[in-house]
Amino acid sequence: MGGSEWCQLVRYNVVLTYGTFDLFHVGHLRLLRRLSDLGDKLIVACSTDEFNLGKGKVTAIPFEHRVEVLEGCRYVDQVIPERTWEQKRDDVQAYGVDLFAIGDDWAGKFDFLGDLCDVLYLPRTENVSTTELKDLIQRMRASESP
Ligand code: C2G
Repeated sequence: MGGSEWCQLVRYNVVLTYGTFDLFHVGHLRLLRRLSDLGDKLIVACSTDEFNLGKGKVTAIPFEHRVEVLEGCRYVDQVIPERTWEQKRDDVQAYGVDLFAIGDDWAGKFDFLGDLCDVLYLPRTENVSTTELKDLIQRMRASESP
């Protein structure tokens, strides 16, 4: 049985994931729902606006509002800030995390956490992304302008 199948059979205590969650959409929601089904507690580390600039991302929705949306999501138990690439190991240990999970666009990138917790990459939801939503909104505004 592969790691991915195993990760989805056991029940975890604390699941941790990271992301920007800008313009919250169904791809984000489906991921968080699947993660919450895997464990008793789901912690989401939300990227700060400053950290996103380092990722080359300019967010449409400010950090405080992205945190508020995540805290309002029924699947999320706690939201913490993601300020650096290097904080993951400390977070896993500080919060007693036994599963780190994230979408498979990051496949392999966080295997270094494997000595501390299980690591799982889940398939992304097709045909939806923050970038596509931004483009769609721009096209809609262009078509509305006189
Ligand atoms: N996601 C998804 N399906 C989509 C879009 C996103 O499953 N259609 C998942 C991503 O794979 C990720 C989470 O939703 O697990 C958040 O996506 P982003 O906000 O784009 O996160 P990202 O900018 O990739 O930040 O240190 C890790 C980074 O902070 C991850």
